Amino acid sequence: MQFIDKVTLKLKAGNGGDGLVAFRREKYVPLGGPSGGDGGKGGSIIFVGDANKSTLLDLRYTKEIRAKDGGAGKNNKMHGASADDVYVKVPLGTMIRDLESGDVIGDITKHDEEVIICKGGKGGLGNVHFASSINSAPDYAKLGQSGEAKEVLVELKLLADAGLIGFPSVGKSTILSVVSSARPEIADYPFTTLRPQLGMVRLKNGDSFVLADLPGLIKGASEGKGLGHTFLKHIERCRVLVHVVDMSGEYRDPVEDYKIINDELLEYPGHLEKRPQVVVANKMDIEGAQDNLERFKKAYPDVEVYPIIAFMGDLDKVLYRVDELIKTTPKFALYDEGHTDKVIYKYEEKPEFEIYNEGNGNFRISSERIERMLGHVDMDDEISVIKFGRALKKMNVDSALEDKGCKPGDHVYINDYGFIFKEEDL
Ligand SMILES: Nc1nc2c(ncn2[C@@H]2O[C@H](COP(=O)(O)OP(=O)(O)OP(=O)(O)O)[C@@H](O)[C@H]2O)c(=O)[nH]1
Ligand SMILES: [Mg+2]
Repeated sequence: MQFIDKVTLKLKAGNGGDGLVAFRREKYVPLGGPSGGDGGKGGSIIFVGDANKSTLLDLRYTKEIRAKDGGAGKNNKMHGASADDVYVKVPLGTMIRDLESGDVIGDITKHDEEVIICKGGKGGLGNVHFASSINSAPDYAKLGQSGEAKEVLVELKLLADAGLIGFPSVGKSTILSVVSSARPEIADYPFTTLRPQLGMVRLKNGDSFVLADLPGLIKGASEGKGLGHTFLKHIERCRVLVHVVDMSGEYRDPVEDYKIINDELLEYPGHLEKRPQVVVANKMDIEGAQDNLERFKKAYPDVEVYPIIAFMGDLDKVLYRVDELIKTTPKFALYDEGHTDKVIYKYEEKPEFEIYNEGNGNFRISSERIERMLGHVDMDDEISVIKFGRALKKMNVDSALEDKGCKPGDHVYINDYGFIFKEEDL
């Protein structure tokens, strides 16, 4: 099974239903009062935290998620049906980014936490709302608002309180296997651990915390070397780092190793070097380890070091220390400086239309709303076309066209339709 920690999805919330133009039919009354109801609301796409999920596997083959459109308004002032919202269940630690802007639009950390990622359009008002003393029979209603559409990057960041870091083969997985019931693969070749593993550490005093075993880091990890980089971001969630150093000196020099890993943390954005760190000096059973440890302590007199033999167990001392650090370290902000842990979802309306000057007196209007309005226009009916023109003017399309240099006689295109821009008032 491959570890899925990243997927991209296309999302489209439902459009609001259009308001209806209708008139009451009464016996002997040719045209009653307006009676067209409002359109129903389009379905939103809502991401929800689910503590029972641990991967994004369910979304692996999903390319697109759509919510249904709201129903059109009905006669007798009846509302169109509101479409159901679509809920997407994701594991805790899921972060959702807008692909276009890169902004984090959702960060789900709690069970049942809901974030509206794509908002459904509001229904349009039916003509019942537009009756007035000067117009008792309004023959217009509002179109439903378009549902939001966006492409998102969904990423899973593991939620671990503490993370085991270090070079490959230093014994990180061995440590996780003896302190928790997790069963990571252990082998004497580098990069045995290809994906992060989590284990629950239960202390004798009743405390517990989640410890992550992460793939080995190497020099250059922060620039993408080895596997570590992909998972360095998971470290961001860990409040405490347990830095495992192989004291045997069999393959490498522990004094140098320690420095290289810390330099990599420094290079990686997110200030991982600020996480409290304890050093576990592993493989103390091997000859020469004691000498290396002395050398290490001399080189880094201020560093907290816990000598262990991983597979002999007895890691209580360091585990209690980690637990204490977890409890006393505040949560770190998860991304770029200045961001807080909490992401407030903002629904910003997109500009209603965009105008492109295509040269030679040709202009193009691009707008989901206007394109939809166009779908309701009967091109063979002059009145219908004039109304459409009026609606555009109301939306300030005319003045925007002028701003872009559009002159009377120029051609304005919307989808496949061409119009001639006229100056006179409609
Ligand atoms: N002699 C000795 N060997 C150990 C000790 N701890 C782990 N090892 C051995 O070191 C090798 C690597 O251990 P792992 O736990 O797989 O190392 P890792 O840090 O998870 O390595 P990667 O997943 O590749 O990054 C294995 O052969 C372990 O049996 C120890 O305290 N003493
Ligand atoms: Mg491992």
